[in-house]
Amino acid sequence: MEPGQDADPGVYVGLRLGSEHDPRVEQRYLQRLQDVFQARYGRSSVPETGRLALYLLGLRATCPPPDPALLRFPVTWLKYFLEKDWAGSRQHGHPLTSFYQYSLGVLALCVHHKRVREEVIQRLLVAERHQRFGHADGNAVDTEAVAALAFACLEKEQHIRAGLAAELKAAVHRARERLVEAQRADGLIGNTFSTPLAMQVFIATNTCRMQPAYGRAMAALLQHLDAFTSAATMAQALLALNGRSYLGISSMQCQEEPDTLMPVFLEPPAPGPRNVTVRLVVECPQCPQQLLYDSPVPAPAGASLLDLLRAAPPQGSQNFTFETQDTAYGPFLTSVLGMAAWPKERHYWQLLSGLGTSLHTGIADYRPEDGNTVILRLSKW
Ligand code: B12
Repeated sequence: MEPGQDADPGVYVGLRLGSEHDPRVEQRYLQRLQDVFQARYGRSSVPETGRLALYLLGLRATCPPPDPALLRFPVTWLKYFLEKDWAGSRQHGHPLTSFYQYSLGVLALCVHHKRVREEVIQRLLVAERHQRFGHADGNAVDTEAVAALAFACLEKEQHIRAGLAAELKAAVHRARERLVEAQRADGLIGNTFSTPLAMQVFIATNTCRMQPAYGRAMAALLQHLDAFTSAATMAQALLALNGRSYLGISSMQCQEEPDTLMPVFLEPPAPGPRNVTVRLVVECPQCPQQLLYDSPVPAPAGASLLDLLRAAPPQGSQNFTFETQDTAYGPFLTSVLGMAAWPKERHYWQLLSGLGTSLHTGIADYRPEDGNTVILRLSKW
């Protein structure tokens, strides 16, 4: 919600579907979103399917509902993005953005009762049948859940022919089964941050009571609320905690909303008195020199990985440099030692522990302990 940052449509959806409200703040936030999105149409060379989809979901959740003329533009653009997203990388069998964003796009059009071409739906169904939703991190739960929400929405649409509706119903059923299978012994589905999205599927398909997995996931989520520190992940958690789903937006009624939301300002944890030393390794498996950096970094206890990157000493004649991009999930690491990851080639700087496991949080949230190793690896997803 910082004034300097771009307003984020996913955060707005979380605010609108909460049980408590601050109408003035929500109105200002909507205005900022409209300024960002109205200015953007036609400008971006890459499809912004996910953000535009979340913006449209947000517009459906405003009270009073927006003027239909305001929706025409974003709906047309979203349809165009879905085509462009696919055409750009048809030979790879996945959208240019991701199946997560593509599913959000289909879902948003459906929530607005806009027709979605059958081919667009079939692309998602094929991906679901062949289980193509996972990426290099191996965690497919977030995408599986959003695709299932899109299928569940489409299945109920009047313009969908009976045969396709049956296929969609079967896909929702399979996806739900896989989410139940992905539930861990501690109740989380996938990991902490995919659990709220998985719960939305049970909420949207009215299966919370029938599925013990839902109650166990809610209990586990309540145990892990402290982990949700970024606006984007908090917004996702808020929906599940309030028993709401993106799909439920389509039946939202405007009624008196309690003006009871009080802002809280959280202080970042103060650095501890002790010092820790963390080994920082930078790897580029596809480069001639695969190990680009390997050095101990001293920092105060409780320092985040971002603090460590700032404190990392030079190695030889080379200073340690990095770049980030602000997102609603926090700062996204885009470049290390002058090497920018190429999003178009599906490259990214992956964060790993010394054991080689992928971290579940970003650079601002991860706080390594004394003696830990953190690896930054230029990976493909
Ligand atoms: C797709 C995806 C990715 C793709 C994004 C590329 C693309 N073209 O889509 C890739 C593979 C690059 C990716 C990377 C990472 N991801 Co990711 N990602 C997602 C996913 C499934 C969807 C994001 C999305 O499209 N949102 C909708 C769009 C409209 O919003 P957006 O703000 O424009 O999204 C962009 C950025 O936010 C950024 N992004 C993606 N992931 C992350 C993670 C962090 C920490 C940050 C700051 C930014 C970021 O890429 C998005 C697309 O451009 C979410 C799932 C979820 N529940 O949200 C996880 C998710 C956000 N990712 C997560 C994680 C942990 C990571 C990594 C840290 C993994 C790692 N160990 O390296 C890295 C980021 C490292 C870095 N360099 O800073 C966690 C974040 C948890 C948290 N506490 O914040 C999530 C919630 C998954 C999960 N259940 O654990 N991710």
